[in-house]
Amino acid sequence: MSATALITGITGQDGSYLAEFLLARGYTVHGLKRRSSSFNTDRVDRIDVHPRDPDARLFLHYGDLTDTGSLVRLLRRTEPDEVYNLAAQSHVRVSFDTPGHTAEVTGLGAQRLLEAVRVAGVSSRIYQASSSEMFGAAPPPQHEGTPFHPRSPYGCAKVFAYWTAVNYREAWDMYVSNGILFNHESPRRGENFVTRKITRAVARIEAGIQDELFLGNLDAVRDWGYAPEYVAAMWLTLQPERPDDYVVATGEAHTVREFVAAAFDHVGLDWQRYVRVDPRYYRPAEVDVLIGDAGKARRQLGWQPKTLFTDLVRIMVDADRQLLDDERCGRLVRIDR
Ligand code: NAP
Ligand code: G4F
Repeated sequence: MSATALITGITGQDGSYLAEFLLARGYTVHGLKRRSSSFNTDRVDRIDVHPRDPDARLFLHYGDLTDTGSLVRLLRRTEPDEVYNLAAQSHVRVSFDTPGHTAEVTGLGAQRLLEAVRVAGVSSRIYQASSSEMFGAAPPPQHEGTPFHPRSPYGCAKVFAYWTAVNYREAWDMYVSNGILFNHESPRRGENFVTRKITRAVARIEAGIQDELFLGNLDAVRDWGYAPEYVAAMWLTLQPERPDDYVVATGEAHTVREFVAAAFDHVGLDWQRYVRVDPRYYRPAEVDVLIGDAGKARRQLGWQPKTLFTDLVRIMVDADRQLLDDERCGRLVRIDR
């Protein structure tokens, strides 16, 4: 019997990589997708074998983290061995504009899912996608014992979800683990996160179809890793006999300015000719420095990052150049290749 996983947020960056990772390990994968007015399954379409196909092991289901009934029904129907809660309103700047919605989905959504697992009576191991944003203003390097000091509605919602996960573990003896992941990026990163915004702009500026790039705070420091390696850490988090919480990070830190410079440099352009600062992209409260200490994940899970800053920038810029080339030639467009 192959193992079964349920992924909320399967249509996002991490969900799509995690689905591929689990399918490659023989899992049957169910994914929760929400209804949207335009197609939102681009990232998983390449692996979305039609459910009528006898070999299909990936199944998408409509549902929503704001709708408890949809969660309970799906859990009863699929009886997953592992549940990965990746769904969230995940954009920090947007969370200042939609704090209520962010709390509903990113915070209470996690609680609804945990309660749904409990009342559905399934014995799933549960992964909660916690975030380095929870550390916020706490000085680096941040690790599992660092006190949280969130700086955004998103960070606050993730802190609620984190402690709710711990509480379900302690109160109901459920297998619930938090992965506290630092920023991780890829060619599938949403276009309005800073790394992808930069690499997409670099490709367009090089091609002569964009002449400026407007950004906010260039001094922020982030610990950027490569998303496909971070979904492996998610799976590893659910394999030990006992649940626990783990920081996942590279330990290497760079400013947004350094990311910009490296991305333009990769195509032989001087970033200072194209980049402008627009205060509209500043945040009401900023997280200045995130640098993770992933020593516990290395020791206990055997997880280590392989792709570091310079390679990450190169991978993302080259993927956006290829994507643009494909679009302009009318070739079948994939968000990465
Ligand atoms: P993402 O690309 O923004 O994906 C978020 C997913 O959540 C999408 O599939 C989205 O659906 C879904 N979603 C949003 N609202 C929902 C709702 N009400 N009900 C059901 N699904 C909903 O995020 P990501 O980068 O893959 O991150 C995955 C998780 O890890 C998130 O919880 C994020 O907060 C957390 N995290 C990310 C990072 C990072 O650096 N990437 C670091 C730490 C933690 P649509 O596709 O329809 O929008
Ligand atoms: O790419 P960002 O929007 O990512 P941020 O805020 O660090 O959040 C991401 O990582 C978290 C983990 O720490 C996740 F939990 C969260 O879901 C998300 O995936 O911004 C990175 C930095 C910030 O300091 C921001 O102020 O870049 C700065 N920045 C400068 N100009 C910009 C821009 N960010 C965006 N999105 N757009 C800009 O134009």
